[in-house]
Amino acid sequence: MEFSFGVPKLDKATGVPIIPNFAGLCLSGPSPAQKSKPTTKGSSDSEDKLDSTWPEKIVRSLREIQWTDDHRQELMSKINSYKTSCGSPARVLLLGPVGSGKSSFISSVQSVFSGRVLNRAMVGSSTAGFTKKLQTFTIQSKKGEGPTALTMCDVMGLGEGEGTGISFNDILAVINGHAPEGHKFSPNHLLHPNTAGYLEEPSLADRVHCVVFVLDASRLASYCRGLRGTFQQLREHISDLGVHQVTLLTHIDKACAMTAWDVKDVYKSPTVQQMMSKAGEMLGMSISSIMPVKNYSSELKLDSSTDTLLLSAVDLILEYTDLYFQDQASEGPKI
Ligand SMILES: Nc1nc2c(ncn2[C@@H]2O[C@H](COP(=O)(O)OP(=O)(O)OP(=O)(O)O)[C@@H](O)[C@H]2O)c(=O)[nH]1
Ligand SMILES: [Mg+2]
Repeated sequence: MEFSFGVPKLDKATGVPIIPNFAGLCLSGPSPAQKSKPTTKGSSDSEDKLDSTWPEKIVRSLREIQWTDDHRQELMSKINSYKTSCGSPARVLLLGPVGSGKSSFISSVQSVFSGRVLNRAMVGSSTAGFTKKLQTFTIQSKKGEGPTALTMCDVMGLGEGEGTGISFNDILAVINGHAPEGHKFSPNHLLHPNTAGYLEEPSLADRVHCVVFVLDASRLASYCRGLRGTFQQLREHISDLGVHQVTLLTHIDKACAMTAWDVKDVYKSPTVQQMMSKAGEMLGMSISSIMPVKNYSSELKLDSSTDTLLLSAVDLILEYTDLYFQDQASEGPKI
């Protein structure tokens, strides 16, 4: 079933105009290392226009990230000391098309806390999807400090064709806590009470408390229309379950030369702003729930600004996770 959602002139939640005529990516041009720093102006006419039409209040209110080591430390401490009201870790599910950077985000966050670049969740390139199993990763804080209260669930990517990728049935089974750790997804064998290890009566701790959609900014324009319908359908069902959603826009370094040069320019980049609007439109989501991030992919060393952007995304995810627990508390125990 495909949902049509005519492009609204204004985002209902923020009052922000959805910028029409998505002009594509600014991938061309010199590599950042070779040439002078790309600027906010001058990449193209459409970018100049966007720069002036983007509402200032949003640029201000969006994320005034402080790119200092102190702030990076503050975010790490905040995440380290985070606790859920149920006592067990926050369980966050990453969902997105194949290759969008779900596993990379998990690895990147773990890298920040480990102090070195790791390939914790298996990252890879395969058109059929690299991740096949449900794998949960509890983010470990620095040596000796034990685990954080954040668990991220990595699953198979969404396919762009009929019968490919993780199924709708299996996504809901994971969110409702029925899927066993290590379950291998197959579009031909849907999760079912007879599936080995199926959790008949999941506890609150087994359920997913926040869903994070992951989109590749450099591929936004080429995602098929069917994916938009899939997201709309997913959002409706996931919202019905009381689970809040956030979106990560990855590969911003690939999509925008200015951000690749210096990640601190992320919110000054008209290209990134335009992509956030496009992602918001695609998902029917307010741009205040969309975070651009740059995952560690080919880097050998951590970078403080990249860390800060990743940690800011985790901070936002935990805020949305808290909403789930607040809703649970106000509704009273269900199980
Ligand atoms: N330049 C860049 N590359 C990235 C970024 N995030 C991920 N990648 C690369 O994109 C490719 C796919 O990343 P994965 O993390 O495996 O993507 P996934 O969503 O887990 O993919 P599946 O498991 O196949 O569904 C890998 O080659 C990553 O190194 C990013 O922010 N920037
Ligand atoms: Mg993966």
